[in-house]
Amino acid sequence: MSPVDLDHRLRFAVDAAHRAGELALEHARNPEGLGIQVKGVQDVVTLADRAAEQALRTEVAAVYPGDSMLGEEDGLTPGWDGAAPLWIVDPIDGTANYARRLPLWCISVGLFVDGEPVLGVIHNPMTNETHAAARGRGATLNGMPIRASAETSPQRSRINLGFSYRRPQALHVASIDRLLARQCEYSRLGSGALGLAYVADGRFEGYFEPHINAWDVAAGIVIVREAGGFTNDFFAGDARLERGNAILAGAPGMRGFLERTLGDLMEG
Ligand code: LIP
Repeated sequence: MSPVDLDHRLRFAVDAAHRAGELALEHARNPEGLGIQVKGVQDVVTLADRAAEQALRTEVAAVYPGDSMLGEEDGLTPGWDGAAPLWIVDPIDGTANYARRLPLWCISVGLFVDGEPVLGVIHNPMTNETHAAARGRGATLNGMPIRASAETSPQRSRINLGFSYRRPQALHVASIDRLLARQCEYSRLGSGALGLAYVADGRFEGYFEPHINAWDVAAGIVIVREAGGFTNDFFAGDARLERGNAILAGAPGMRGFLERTLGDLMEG
């Protein structure tokens, strides 16, 4: 496959995420028309999710007709051969927050090439913040360079946690208990993508979730790594694109603490 023009694709991804964000904001102006549906326990989808993903699919097909897409709502492009560049998108990450008119949601657009994520954009239209990165090019927030936190002390750290009922709640309770037992603070924002974006720009020292989907983290993994943070090898092993995995990410100086404290809660 010819080398992927990451600079061109990064510009495309930022623009496409902004347009999808405008579409989601337009839908939010008519709360009664969101068409909220329940997908599972504490898991919802709205007409805005579906419309935003369809818009992203249409734009990718027009500009990169040889690419494929894995999206939260409409799944994997049929016949993807594993070789073509794969856009991995969550059209609205933090849908429960979006449906409740809370400002913690975003458009997450990642690009997966040769078995790894190489580009990521996370755009929050409510705060007008766009985190972006491409492999080897560093990470930015609204165009300005960002770095993960330099903190090394759990007692001065805050870890963002995610949870879904795809895993036993005992894992979530244990992660909270273990962090508090070490005087380490925690938050739960309800958006895995924003959780990773805030590790990349130093607002949090870590992000952990026992199970999360590829579309929630593909963009954020690139942004964290390019900002000098660490992540687990989320995509190692077979079928992680469809099955998902645990995610553990954080500031470089907190890696040992986080792996010792939470590592055994990352089911295989
Ligand atoms: C959400 C994730 C979050 C997880 C939620 C939900 P969605 O994605 O970003 O980390 O804890 O259960 O999966 O469904 O809002 O796109």
